Amino acid sequence: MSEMSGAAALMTALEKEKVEYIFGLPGGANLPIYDALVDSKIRHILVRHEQSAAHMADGYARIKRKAGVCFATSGPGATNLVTGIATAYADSSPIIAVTGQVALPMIGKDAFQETDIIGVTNPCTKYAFQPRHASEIPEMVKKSFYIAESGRPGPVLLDIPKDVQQQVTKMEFPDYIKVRGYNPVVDADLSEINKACEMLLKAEKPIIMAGGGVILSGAFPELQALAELLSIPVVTTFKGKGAFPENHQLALGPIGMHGHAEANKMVLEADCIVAIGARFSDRTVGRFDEFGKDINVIHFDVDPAEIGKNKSVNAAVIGDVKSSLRSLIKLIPKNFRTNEEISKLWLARKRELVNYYEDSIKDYSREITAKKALKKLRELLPAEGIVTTEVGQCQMWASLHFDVISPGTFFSSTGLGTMGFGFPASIGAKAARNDVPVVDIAGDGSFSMTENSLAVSVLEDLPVIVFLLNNQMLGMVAQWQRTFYNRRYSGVHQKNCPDYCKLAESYGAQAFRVSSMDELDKAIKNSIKSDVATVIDIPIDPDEDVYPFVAPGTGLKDMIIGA
Ligand SMILES: Cc1ncc(C[n+]2csc(CCOP(=O)(O)OP(=O)(O)O)c2C)c(N)n1
Repeated sequence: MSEMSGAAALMTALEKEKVEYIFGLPGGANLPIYDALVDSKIRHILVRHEQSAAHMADGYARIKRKAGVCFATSGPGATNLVTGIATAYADSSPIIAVTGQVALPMIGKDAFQETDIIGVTNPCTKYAFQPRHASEIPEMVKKSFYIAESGRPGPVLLDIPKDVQQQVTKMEFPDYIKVRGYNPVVDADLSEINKACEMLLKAEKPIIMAGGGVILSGAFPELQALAELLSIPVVTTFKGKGAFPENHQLALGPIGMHGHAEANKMVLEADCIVAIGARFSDRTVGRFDEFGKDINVIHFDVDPAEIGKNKSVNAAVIGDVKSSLRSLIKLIPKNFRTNEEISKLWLARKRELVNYYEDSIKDYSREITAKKALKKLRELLPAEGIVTTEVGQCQMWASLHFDVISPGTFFSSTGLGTMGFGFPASIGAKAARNDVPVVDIAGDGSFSMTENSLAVSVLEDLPVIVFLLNNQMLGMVAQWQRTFYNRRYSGVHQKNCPDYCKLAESYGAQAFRVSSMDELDKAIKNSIKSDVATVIDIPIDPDEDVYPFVAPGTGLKDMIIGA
């Protein structure tokens, strides 16, 4: 047992958790923590806005599959983190947000920069701690990591009053902890796996719907083994994009509001849907009452609260999806042959639909369109390159036209849809994997929200590529106003846009503005090789829409193919 301050204990406990990076910004209420940072081996990344710190920690977590850490001071520092915390919560990403708080005697007195951040984030954190004595800190840090990373992952808040940071006391660092009342389900019930297996073996036109849970649990090989064993086509939710290689013959790509037409169609034609680590979100399934009606629906998920929440199911396998899938695969009889005729017909149906929609979905004739630009990026980016996106049309074009080949190399703010997420998150991803290129597919509106992270990317030597599909519009909102409000545009023109190349250069980044596919080709090749942050400014038609499209409140069968 050694004597140290609460702040020093925090840093020691984080080191024991093998934290590599802390993304943050100091202030009055976390000065003792920043002082303790001076003696720590952990690398601190100074952000320009706390929202970005939370997104960076989130991006790091999604690629490393280990909690990311961010720091903020009390009051405005802490509230600036909230969007990032809520974003991580919506996408089940483990982050530890450490906020400074006013000293214990000042709490509840409307002290300078006091905010009840635990109250504010209560609905979007898995748990929150506030130590009343410095000696509680080591155990709380250990518990924070355990809660954030186990079961269904998510954000945990650790709000430390300033006097507790300063308090010097004897510290004990536990190697193992147990959290009373918190028992994440891990091992699934074998009888439910048996039931699921029977349904699956009987099905003639089964389909797998893979969600983000497959990525979170790293169940890529198990998913692929199951699909191949029984020749089952795989669709993904948007968060599940990248759970299955999209160049595989069984891959149908994303379903939902902006899913592939053939994927939406085949889900409607299936006689059994196996949802794995997916939560049946409204954006994925359209109308809950229509989706999977009158057919067997099997649900694999780690979170019991997801079972039957949006969709009642015929079999529910609750537990870590990786180990559940392993158990399922073992139950498939060795001599089991899929009815080859049936699976051939089911796969032929896929080819038929792919060909049909290839010709019928409206395309645009400009030299550079979003679709062509993204196909070019796919052609040139190595398979293991990481891609994140902003929110809007840019995000949905990426979902539709950028095929993820190497599992787990694509992510986006899917649950909350947070503009400004992709760029800082890509910097976090680069911190987690600095050996591969990292690209943020951006719209100009989203990029404007966190573009100041260019300073971080350049100065901290975490170079990422911003692939800016620049329509000088809040494009997705404009598309909705075009479609549902008779072209009555309101609040969507991004007037007075900066010159993004000059902006990038002023931060010390490099920049290319391209006006032909040839120039785009060169700019992508150059930025992949480059060791400095790069913005590729790609002007596109402000009227280019995203198709196909399932309007809100309608079902997948009502998919709109083109104008
Ligand atoms: C923080 C935040 N504010 C508002 C929205 C609503 N919204 C969704 S898409 C969008 C437009 C995005 O524009 P841009 O980033 O330029 O991408 P584009 O759609 O043009 O590709 C807006 C405003 C949001 N998702 N997030």
